[in-house]
Amino acid sequence: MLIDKNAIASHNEKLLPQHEKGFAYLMGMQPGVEKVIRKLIDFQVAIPSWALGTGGTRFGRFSGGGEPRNLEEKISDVGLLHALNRSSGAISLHIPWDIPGDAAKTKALAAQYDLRFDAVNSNTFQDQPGQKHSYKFGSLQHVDKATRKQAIDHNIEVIRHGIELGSKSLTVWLADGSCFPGQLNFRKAFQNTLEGLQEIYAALPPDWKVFVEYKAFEPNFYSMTVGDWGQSLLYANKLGEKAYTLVDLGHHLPNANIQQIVALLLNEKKLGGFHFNDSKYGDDDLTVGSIDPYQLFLIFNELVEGMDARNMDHANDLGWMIDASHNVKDPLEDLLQSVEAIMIAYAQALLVDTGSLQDAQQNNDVARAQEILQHAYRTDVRPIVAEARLRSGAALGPLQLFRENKLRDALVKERGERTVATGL
Ligand SMILES: [Mn+2]
Repeated sequence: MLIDKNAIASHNEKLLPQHEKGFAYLMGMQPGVEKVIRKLIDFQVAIPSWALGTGGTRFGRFSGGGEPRNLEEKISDVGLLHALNRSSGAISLHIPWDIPGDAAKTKALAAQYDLRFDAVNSNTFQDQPGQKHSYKFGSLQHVDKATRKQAIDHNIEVIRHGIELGSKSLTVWLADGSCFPGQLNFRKAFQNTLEGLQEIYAALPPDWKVFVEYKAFEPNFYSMTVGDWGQSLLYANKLGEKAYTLVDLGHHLPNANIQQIVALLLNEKKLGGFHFNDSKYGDDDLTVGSIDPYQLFLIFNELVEGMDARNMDHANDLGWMIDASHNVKDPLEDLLQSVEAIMIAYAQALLVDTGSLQDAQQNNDVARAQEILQHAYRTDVRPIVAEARLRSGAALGPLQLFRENKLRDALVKERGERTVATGL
């Protein structure tokens, strides 16, 4: 659905007086705001094609109306998000949930919405209809060579789809592991997985990256063959310079210091990308920043500090994506909230007085170090984020506009009350 440019203009006109007051106050209080705005305008967060429908758990799924019924409608939904916030300019496809029938047409459609294709994702955690070998006991780790080969071939096919769409990276998340002690020989499982990844790596075009995503538990509950950042880094180091670790915020054991993981991976030149979400207990896949926005800020603080130390381009040198599921919220509203939370945390991290922080660290001034970080975190940067949107032609209040203009009702009218999107 294309949103009328006039709708955004009249929405902004209405909110402008209030916005200008808040923005002028911040400009008076905080140095360096212009620089932050320029970085925010460049920063784009990819939307996964599987997060546009209502998600569920193994206990059930309560679908809403107007969900996208095919890839074209998913692209249209991401296009709508991008028109509202101008910060969602990429879509990430999961194969085989979203196989483009005609790649050139799909690419042209995405271009109409000013979208590019982010990482393509393989799926060897489910059996597909007609599939010869089952992944019940793993894919790349499997004891049977033919099953491993099937998983390798699938990943190479995903790369082929990605090439046609102009994507530049493959994300491999493996559900491989074991549920019970004794089920698996850990060394053999690792070795099989490494050899499979090596074959996939060999099929990467020269300008591509492969991201090895790890996860602490689920669907396997005794061991995961890519269970933590250490294991992922082992694979990435053994594979070569096009291989990186991907950090999904929900894929850690409780209380893990994700910000430290991020800092060290960046330092090793092995951090490839991010999957944003939030969680209370495990891989809850909740809206980004909904449970622990301070942790999100601390992660961004390490990202900004680490990327600047290596002169990296914030917007393009790492892959930024949301990986969440929406069980009780409208998926599009949830995604608007997630992107907003990411932009807020990024803006706050950009405001950290790094010179003073380094000085405090050098002098072991622990209290001052905390004050410096929390000063940035407690600054209400929402007017800065809104100003960046305003300047890039987006809505001052994307969620407000989505509701006021009854955009979900329009989608229900177009697609129907009972539609179920493929995905989580
Ligand atoms: Mn993920």
